[in-house]
Amino acid sequence: MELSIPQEVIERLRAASRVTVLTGAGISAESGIPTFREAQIGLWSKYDPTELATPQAFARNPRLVWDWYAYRREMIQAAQPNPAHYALVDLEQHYEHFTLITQNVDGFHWRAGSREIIELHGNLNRVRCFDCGVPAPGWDEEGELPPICALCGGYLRPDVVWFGEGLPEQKLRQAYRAAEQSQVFLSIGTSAAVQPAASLPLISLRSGAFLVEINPEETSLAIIADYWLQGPAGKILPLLLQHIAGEEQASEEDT
Ligand code: BV8
Ligand code: ZN
Repeated sequence: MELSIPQEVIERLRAASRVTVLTGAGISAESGIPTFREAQIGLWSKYDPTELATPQAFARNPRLVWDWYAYRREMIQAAQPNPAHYALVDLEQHYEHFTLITQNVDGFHWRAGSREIIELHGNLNRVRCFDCGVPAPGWDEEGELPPICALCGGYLRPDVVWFGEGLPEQKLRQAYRAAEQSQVFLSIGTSAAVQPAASLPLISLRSGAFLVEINPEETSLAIIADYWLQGPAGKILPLLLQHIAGEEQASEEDT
């Protein structure tokens, strides 16, 4: 299927100075990382991620939850960012105000070279103490698992936001502000089902932004977005970038 970008989307992006992007698990799909909605595989197929990603699950079975994150961390560390992550790094250079908000905990945006990232749900490559909350600089995979906090003896846990836990206040405020101030809002690879992140595209619309969704599947946003670009982010974002970067080059050559 030949992908093409509607002219209005290109013009809006060329005219904008404030662009906000929200990414979800779908932007890492082309790196080979299954999304939250895809069935888990192998040993983990009998577990529901929304059940495992909770403080209750960790309190009940710390070793099981620790091992699930260790499994995901290994998969992520063995994988690479994909063209979608890299296109966002390049896209950022064309805007005075560009905010990247991610729901993902895989750290691929950092590895691709993005620098201004709001990680709403944390990052599973970092750990903190389940009891005293103090971040730990590292841990020993060979000893007792989950590793023990050196300060209070509690268990270490992944530094992510679990279901039922509040998001980091300051990051959430930053994300709301970036949505409110955006002239163009790109919602990429998210089922827009998890709150409060899923409210960000709506906030941008209410503030007058031009909302574009990039996703191979239809989500609840598709009917309210100005455009739904149906397709994989790894193909659509590099195409979008060509139009934006190409235009800049053309106008530089005219001068
Ligand atoms: C909170 C970290 C309050 C962990 C995550 C009813 C009961 C209980 C709770 C609730 C409820 N209703 C609402 C809630 C609140 C709950 C929630 O929203 N639940 C949902 C399930 C209904 N939210 C919370 O609990 C939040 N906290 O509300 O706390 C509070 C407030 C103050 C004080 C105390 C408490 C916390 C939510 C954060 C949860 N943690 N991650 C971990 O990862 O292990 S969320 C987790 O799910 C992921 O981070 C991810 O963000 C999210 C899944 O969403 P997506 O990213 O959209 O991924 P998904 O798989 O869904 O979709 C992928 C999309 O990609 C698809 O559309 C697919 O088509 C598309 N795609 C596929 N391939 C591609 C592609 N797109 C582009 N290109 C491709 N190639
Ligand atoms: Zn501790």
